[in-house]
Amino acid sequence: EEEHVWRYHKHDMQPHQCGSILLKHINAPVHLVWSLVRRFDQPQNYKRFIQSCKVEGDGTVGTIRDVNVISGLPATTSTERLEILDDEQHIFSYKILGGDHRLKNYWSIITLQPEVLDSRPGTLAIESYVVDVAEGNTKEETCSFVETVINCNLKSLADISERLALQEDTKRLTL
Ligand code: A8S
Repeated sequence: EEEHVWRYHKHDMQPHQCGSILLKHINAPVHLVWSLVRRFDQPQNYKRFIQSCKVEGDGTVGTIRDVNVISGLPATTSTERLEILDDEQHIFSYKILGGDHRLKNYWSIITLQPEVLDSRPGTLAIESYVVDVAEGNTKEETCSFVETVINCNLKSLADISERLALQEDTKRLTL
């Protein structure tokens, strides 16, 4: 089953594109992490660069969202489409269709796998992406920008999930 999940992260990459795979170990059970990842309509719940999000559609595959990013970034808006939402296998994927920013043909996929961390239920989050190399920039520059954003997102996903996990544990103790 693990191999099955890795298969999703093998992107077809063309010469004018770049991409990679990022991992994050999270000290929280999969169902908590997934509850944040799966909300295509509310990426701002854990993505700190997103200010607001408007959705057209019912949240199923094909749904489109318009996000506004916070000020101070080389971007203002992005239009994105939900590609995969698999509640059983915990696979989430979206594509960037357009917007006022420099990431063309961006495609990303996140998978979550249960793992045991310090003998407690944990999650391995894997996020991979491909994107066109931005005009006037090198592969390295484009990738390092994207990776900075993704690493911030994964860090914040971990922080929030771990806080939720602690709250669940506390509730169980006081009942
Ligand atoms: C994500 C990943 C990325 C988001 C990028 C790479 C973006 O939202 C930001 C700045 C940009 O220049 C492009 O899953 C864009 O959030 C923060 C607006 C798309």
